[in-house]
Amino acid sequence: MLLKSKPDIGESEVTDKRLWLDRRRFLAVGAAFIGSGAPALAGPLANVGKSGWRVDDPSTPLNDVTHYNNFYEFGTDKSDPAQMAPSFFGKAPKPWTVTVSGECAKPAAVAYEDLIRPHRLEERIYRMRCVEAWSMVIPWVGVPLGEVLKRFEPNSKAKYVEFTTLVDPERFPGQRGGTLDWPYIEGLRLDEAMHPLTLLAVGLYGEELLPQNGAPIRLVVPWKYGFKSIKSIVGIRFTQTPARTTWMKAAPREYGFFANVNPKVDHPRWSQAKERRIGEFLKRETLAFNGYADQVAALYSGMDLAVNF
Ligand SMILES: Nc1nc2c(c(=O)[nH]1)N[C@H]1C(S)=C(S)[C@@H](COP(=O)(O)O)O[C@H]1N2
Ligand SMILES: [Mo]
Repeated sequence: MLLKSKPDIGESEVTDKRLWLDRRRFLAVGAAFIGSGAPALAGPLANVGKSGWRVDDPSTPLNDVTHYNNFYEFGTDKSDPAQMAPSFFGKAPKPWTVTVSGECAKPAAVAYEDLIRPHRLEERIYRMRCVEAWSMVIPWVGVPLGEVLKRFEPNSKAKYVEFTTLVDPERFPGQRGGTLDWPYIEGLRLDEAMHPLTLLAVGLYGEELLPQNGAPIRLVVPWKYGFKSIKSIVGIRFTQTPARTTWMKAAPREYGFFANVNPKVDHPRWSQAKERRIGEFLKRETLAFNGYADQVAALYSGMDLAVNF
């Protein structure tokens, strides 16, 4: 994600940086990891079940998943989150409370443990694609968002769900400046939020999430561009109208509410037809709904997806 008001780093620069990293890695024969060393994970998760949701493509190496991130609360470079998060956010950002409010019968502020514990953790290997035209395959651990939301009993006026990231400029150095309008906000239509593919993730590669990936709890919506997958969530609100999301506020012509992966509708600055899988050399064709069309295309039947982008 990049803002118009920021110095423009085109797709080519992102690509060049990757090639440069790959070359460095190639030169560093024998060294297990590049950058800030071996990824230190936050702690293993117990009782993680398997699930049928797993793509065949090989998973992106852990070091890339934890060192090539977009998390503007820590800065705008892909390397900022891994570099800044350990000192500012701490290794395990808990205790943590999520406040669920709005159009529901049982609003509540719930500790992270109480939000997650009633559910069975499962591993799901999902394709993830950023609007900047890079992609990864990530073995997430989490619980289906819909099952969590049901406990708060959304009422008949609940048509959308809004998600909010923590505001804490002491722990998020990026929030001391005005790169984005804080807090980071995202939204889904209620049926998208209840869809079985939509995951509330608490870990990856079998371990708790590191801060750079959105600890302790984040959204994962694999058929939408990466920016919908909001990190470090403290607020969930059932609403009658769609949220004005962070990226819509920042650049309304570039980022729509739906943000479904769509190779036929280009972003003004990045073609969406192809993507570079992190760690691979040749580009891949981008798939409609990021490969999840069989599961989710029906949610949008009758809608013009060039208008509702
Ligand atoms: N709070 C918050 N959530 C965020 C972002 C962010 O800047 N702040 N960046 C988004 C973008 S643009 C992407 S591509 C994904 C990246 O997730 P990852 O770093 O775990 O791969 O997080 C999304 N969630
Ligand atoms: Mo992104």
